[in-house]
Amino acid sequence: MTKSNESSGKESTISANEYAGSISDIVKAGEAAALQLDNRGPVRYDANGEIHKDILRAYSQYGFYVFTNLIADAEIEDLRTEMNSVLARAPVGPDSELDAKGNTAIGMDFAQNPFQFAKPLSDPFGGTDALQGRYEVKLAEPEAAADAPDYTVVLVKANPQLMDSCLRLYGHPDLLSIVEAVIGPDFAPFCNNTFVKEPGLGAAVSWHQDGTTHWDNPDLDEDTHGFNLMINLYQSNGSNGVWVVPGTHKKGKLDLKSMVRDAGTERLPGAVPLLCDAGDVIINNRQLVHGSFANTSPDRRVSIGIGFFPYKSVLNVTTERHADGALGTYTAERIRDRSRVIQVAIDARQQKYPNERRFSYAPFVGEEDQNRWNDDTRKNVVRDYYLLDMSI
Ligand SMILES: O=C(O)CCC(=O)C(=O)O
Repeated sequence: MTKSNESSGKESTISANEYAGSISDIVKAGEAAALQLDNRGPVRYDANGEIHKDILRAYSQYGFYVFTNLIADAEIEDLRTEMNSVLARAPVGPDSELDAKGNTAIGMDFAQNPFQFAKPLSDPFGGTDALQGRYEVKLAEPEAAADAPDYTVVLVKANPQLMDSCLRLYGHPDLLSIVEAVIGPDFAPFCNNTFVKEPGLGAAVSWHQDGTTHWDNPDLDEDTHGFNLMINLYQSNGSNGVWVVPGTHKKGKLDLKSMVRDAGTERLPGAVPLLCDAGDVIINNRQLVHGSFANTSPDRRVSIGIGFFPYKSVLNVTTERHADGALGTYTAERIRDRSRVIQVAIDARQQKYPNERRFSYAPFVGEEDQNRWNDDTRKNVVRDYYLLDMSI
């Protein structure tokens, strides 16, 4: 039976179960290939306290690295509890401000609605002009179960203002040491968004490379458009996880449409899934070809994304602003205002974990006292901070 899928206008002719069956061999082969790569393990430091160079070498080679067991179980539990409570209080759909109990949904008093929705198992952006047309190919859209809701949450945006646990995560010393090791001590923030892939509902995020501004820059290198850290609250596997084509972060802007056409399948040759357990953290280069498919599996994935840029990549760049799409310039002052959230996050973390190593964020050394976590910074630094988000 066919059913019209509103998000694409296409006819979907494959049920979720049929789709899951059709990809099972591909999933198994991809998982096996991912585990053959030498780019996973615990975070390691050398004798000088720097991230071990073998990790940086493997990240540079593949464009991603899986840090196992990086976030403690108790912290994952805190994050899950707060995330689940936020999701329970999300609006029921894109045109509603009420949650499932009929109460005003959480986040409706922020300058922008923090929730983004999609039709279950759809690929809402593939083949559209969204986000400067980066999602060039429409992926398969299996038919969701008859009792599926009309909409599923795909993205929870600006997490640190909604959840104190996410603000504290932002100040995690190992995460920030990794960032510093890859792009230098003056690193600048991108955005903080969580991808939610509910079993049998989670939407696809079509193949893409995230960068937009520097592809034609003669100084383009593998780090130019930065990276995302992905903190996973549940397992990520070949069925519910992001897939990447290793090494493509070094190849400039690729023609994804031709890659899929030449392969004769949306399952790009050489692609592998990002495999990890709850508490593992993945660093994923934004220039890497990556995407995720409709989640027809029984496994939930919730991935908190925290992005970073090299300072020199954003300084004085004029482009469409992340929050509202209007043209704007990322001046030194604006970058600094946005970066303050990181310093406040470091303090929020220290208040909760006073015995943990405190990360020293170079742009704010000596200004720690002006950037404490308190009622004033909650209101004046963290609330609606994402209006200053930058994207390149
Ligand atoms: O988590 C996902 O499914 C997609 C993530 C992604 O595309 C991104 O972080 O750019």
